[in-house]
Amino acid sequence: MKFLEKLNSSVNCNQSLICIGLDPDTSLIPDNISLEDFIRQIIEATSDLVCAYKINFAFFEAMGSEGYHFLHAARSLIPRHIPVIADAKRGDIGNTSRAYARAIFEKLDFDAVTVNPYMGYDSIQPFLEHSERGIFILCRTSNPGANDFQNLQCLKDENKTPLYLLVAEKSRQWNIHGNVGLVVGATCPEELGLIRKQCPEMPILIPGIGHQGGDVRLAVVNGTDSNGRSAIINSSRQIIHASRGDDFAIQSRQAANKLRKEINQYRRPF
Ligand code: NUP
Repeated sequence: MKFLEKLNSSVNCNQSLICIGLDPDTSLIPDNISLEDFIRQIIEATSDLVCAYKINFAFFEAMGSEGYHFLHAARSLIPRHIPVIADAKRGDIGNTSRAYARAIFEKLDFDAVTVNPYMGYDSIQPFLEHSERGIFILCRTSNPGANDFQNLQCLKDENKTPLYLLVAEKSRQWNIHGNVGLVVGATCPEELGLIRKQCPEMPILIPGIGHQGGDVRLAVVNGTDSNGRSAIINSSRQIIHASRGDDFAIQSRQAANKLRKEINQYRRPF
């Protein structure tokens, strides 16, 4: 099944736009539990409440050689009908990007990946060729430093346009297989609205709520399409580390349920 079909099916089935970010901080996990069990219990407690999971490679790579084992285990623990996004922010010369794409899609079997557009089309193209997988291009990120480059005004056809809108425009042009999405932070709702206007149907992965302070209502109102869909709203720490105690799984379910309800309350009718 293609990524977008899988995503739409889990959005419908779970009535949810939430993506839970599996970004485990081992110092916040109860002592008596292994990382694999922690991840298993979080997934078991939340898999009927999400439209996707996102695994950020950094937290696994930081564990050294064991990390790859846990990354593989985490991906395998997610039920097959729920799409899983590899948050790896890849992008390199074509030959290297081809190897990255093989690793993420063929060896690790992720449904989608985040990529960095800074090196241009040939760095993204090897991912796009995997037409059944989703490719999320960083467009306007949630961090304060996003302003350093992404909001710079660039001259195009004698008009000034912010760089992030040029990225959105190029991403549309590159979307020949219908598998491209964008990453836009919930911390910049105005930009999110402009990007949604430019790309009315593209899926947008929206991180930045919770600890980063993004506004949930504006993420939904400005980020969803005209049918109240196509926004994948990520929350990581706020959900998986809702409690440091033995009740972490129950608390993660409660946090996910609360967020799901809040998001659905702001969605257009569907
Ligand atoms: O612009 C981005 N902002 C962002 O936070 C792009 C991302 N991929 N992320 C990721 O989303 C970040 O690396 C982390 O994995 C997650 C947000 O985590 P949290 O702030 O909800 O804990």
